[in-house]
Amino acid sequence: MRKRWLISLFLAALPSASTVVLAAEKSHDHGAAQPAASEAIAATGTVKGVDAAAGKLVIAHDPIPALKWPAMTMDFRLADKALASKVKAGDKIKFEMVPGEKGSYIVTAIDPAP
Ligand SMILES: [Cu+2]
Repeated sequence: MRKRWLISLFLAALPSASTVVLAAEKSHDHGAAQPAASEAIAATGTVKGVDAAAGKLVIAHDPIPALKWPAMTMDFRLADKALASKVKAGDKIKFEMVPGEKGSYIVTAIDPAP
C-alpha cells in the first residue's frame, strides 16, 4: 500500500513540475532575433546579484535594440569567473555578451558605466 501511495504522489506532482520547467524556459525565450554565433553584443545595465562561485550575474539590463529585447532582469553566465570580482550588486555596467546554449547569453567583458 505504501508503495502505491508514493507512485500516486509522484504522478500528481508531474504536471506542476513540467509547468515550472516550461515557464522557466519561456522567461529566457527572447524571440527569433538571434544574431550570428560569433557576434558580440554590447549592452548596459545594473548588477542585481553576483554568484562568484557559479560564475553568474543577475543583471537588470537596459533595452538591447540589436536583439529586440526590452529591459529585463535576467541571469548571465560569465565567460570567465574572474569577471565576478569586478562588480557588486548595484553597480552600473557596460558589458559584452555572446550567445550561448538554449537562448542563454554569456558575458565576455564588463566595464563600469560612466
Ligand atoms: Cu533579457
